[in-house]
Amino acid sequence: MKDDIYAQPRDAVARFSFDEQVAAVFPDMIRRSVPGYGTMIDMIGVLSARYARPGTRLYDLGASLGAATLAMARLLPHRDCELVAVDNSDAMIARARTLLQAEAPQVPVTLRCEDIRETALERASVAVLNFTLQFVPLEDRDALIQRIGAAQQAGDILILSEKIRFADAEEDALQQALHHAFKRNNGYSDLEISQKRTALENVLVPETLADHEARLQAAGYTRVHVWFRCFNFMSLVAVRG
Ligand code: GEK
Repeated sequence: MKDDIYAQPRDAVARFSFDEQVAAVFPDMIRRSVPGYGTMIDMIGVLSARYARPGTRLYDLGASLGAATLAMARLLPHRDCELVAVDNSDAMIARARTLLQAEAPQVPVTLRCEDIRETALERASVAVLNFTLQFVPLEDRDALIQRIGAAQQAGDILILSEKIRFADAEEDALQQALHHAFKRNNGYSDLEISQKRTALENVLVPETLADHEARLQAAGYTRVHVWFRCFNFMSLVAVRG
């Protein structure tokens, strides 16, 4: 289904939320809004296949419809692993359940409608935050990354994808303009782009790459590698020391 949620002018633009209306158009919305989304999903499968350890769990935190979960399930070399997809939106989890049943993966997948700040984490050889941390309140981000790190052992990974901001104002403006051009090129009007930006204000709060690196290092991730970047969107793999 096509995302036309912000196509008509609104008197007041409400705070963005992951409700039924968003869940119904989510694949189209994220593909047309996040440069490289499809590539990142596929490569999360490739990365997780390399780092998953037998008998462990792979967590997709803020899973939405479970695209990253299914990408990991397709390439996972160990049948005794378990995938856990967590999201606190009922609408997303309900639709993820339907998609999961249709795909019937070879490894067990558990769906949890829970807050990722509280969900239980253990033996997590792979943890994925694919465009989710940016929606967690700033003051809770350190504790969440620490908790993920505490559920991992040396050599385990956290894949973190985020929209980022740039410390240099000129570069920040350029990267934002390029992202808007990307959205326009994908059929979004200037009105849609601007109403969506209003809805996301103080909901999606981006940080700099340096902020993410510092937080990860403080949580015990000794190696942090950016493996994808396009404009103000990036994904990194952080390896637990
Ligand atoms: C993908 N990873 O397709 N607890 C649980 N879920 C949360 C929380 C929270 N505290 N905060 C936000 N979410 C997906 C895309 S979308 C990114 C992730 C985007 C969930 C929220 O309900 C939504 O489903 C998801 O995080 C963010 O690979 O829309 O830009």
